[in-house]
Amino acid sequence: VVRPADVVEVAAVVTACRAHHVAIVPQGGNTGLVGGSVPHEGEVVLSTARLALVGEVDRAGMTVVAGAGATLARLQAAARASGVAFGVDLGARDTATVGGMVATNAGGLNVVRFGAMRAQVLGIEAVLGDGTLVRHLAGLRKDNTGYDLPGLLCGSEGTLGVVTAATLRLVPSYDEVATAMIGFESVAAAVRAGAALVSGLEALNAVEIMFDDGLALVAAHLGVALPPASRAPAVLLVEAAAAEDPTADLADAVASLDGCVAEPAVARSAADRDRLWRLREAHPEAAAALGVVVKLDVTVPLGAIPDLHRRVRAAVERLAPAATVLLYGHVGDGNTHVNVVGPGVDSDAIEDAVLAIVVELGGSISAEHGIGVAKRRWLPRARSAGDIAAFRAIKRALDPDGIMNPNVLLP
Ligand code: 2HG
Ligand code: ZN
Repeated sequence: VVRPADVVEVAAVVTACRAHHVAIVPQGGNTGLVGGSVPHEGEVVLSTARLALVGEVDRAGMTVVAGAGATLARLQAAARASGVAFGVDLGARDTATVGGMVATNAGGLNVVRFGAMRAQVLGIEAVLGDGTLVRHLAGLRKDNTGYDLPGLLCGSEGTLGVVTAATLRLVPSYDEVATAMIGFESVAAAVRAGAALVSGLEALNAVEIMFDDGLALVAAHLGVALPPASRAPAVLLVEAAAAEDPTADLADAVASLDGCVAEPAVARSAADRDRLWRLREAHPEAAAALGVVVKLDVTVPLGAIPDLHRRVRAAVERLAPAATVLLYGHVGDGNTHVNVVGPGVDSDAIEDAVLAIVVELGGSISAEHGIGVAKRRWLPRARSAGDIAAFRAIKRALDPDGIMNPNVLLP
């Protein structure tokens, strides 16, 4: 493991590894879910832990420069201390780091409002696989001066170079927050409601979907009681945030939704809000407590979500009848997390069945977690031969010896 302290040391590591034909796996918080930051074949791990500087917030330009090793929580705290906010939030905020979030184009809870990482990165500094330093950190809102390196390196999963810093867009801090949990009679009703909120509620920050079986498991795992609103076949967690209290707007929007089965649970305090969010954010850990989880992270067009869920549950029932299926996710983005765990689970068989359904429904086999090692064999089903040839040409140009994270992304 090498722990460079600055970009010059990163470049020295890459140059040395290139000279000795040694591969590199960049690693930040190691919170990824597709194995992208895990060494598999004796590669050098390049830890970004010491590249953790968060610069001064530029209030006029609404930007901040953050080092690759800065955690999301530290970035959020720096923004908050200056009266603004960062547009991406994830459950792994205390551990996930900026470099990894850029490299995986991380999404999370507020994509519906602010977009994923790619929408936040205005400038980037990185060392490419041939040792070249690229640095363009001015962070101007308008800057049409050539190829978009932030766009290219976002989602490149460490295969082109090591991201060392980024200039990130900041957003206004919407301090007044209203949060509600709403139960629906069916998946279809919940998805329709999610779509209505996306188009109709201006202050919408997040709209997450969960189900009765998953919530019961989470409640047992955490040892907490569930609010009555969550005892429904499908449940939305909705959050609105604005400069002025959005409670009335949220209540009006919720009142116009069809298919609600009970009074919504409305957070009256910060503690209430944390309790509601904990029920959502603890889904992955509740699944992990049951064993090794097969994880899929897919998008389909919003209208196809009920079909996806029905077919996924049926496929798992057929392949591993004793397994537990947890479905949850960012419904406003069409993004479902599929977690399958328990006896008789053959990960390849489950993955093949679920991803085949996703492709048939016109979806994506990776919504926000990336391809990594775990989904690599599926890339040719998801992207055309032309796309993959272009990926390879870019890879060859920027990493001519193929030393950058060679086990991920490209088949
Ligand atoms: C989430 O939304 C994360 O909770 C993790 O993307 C999803 O663990 C998962 O499958
Ligand atoms: Zn997610």
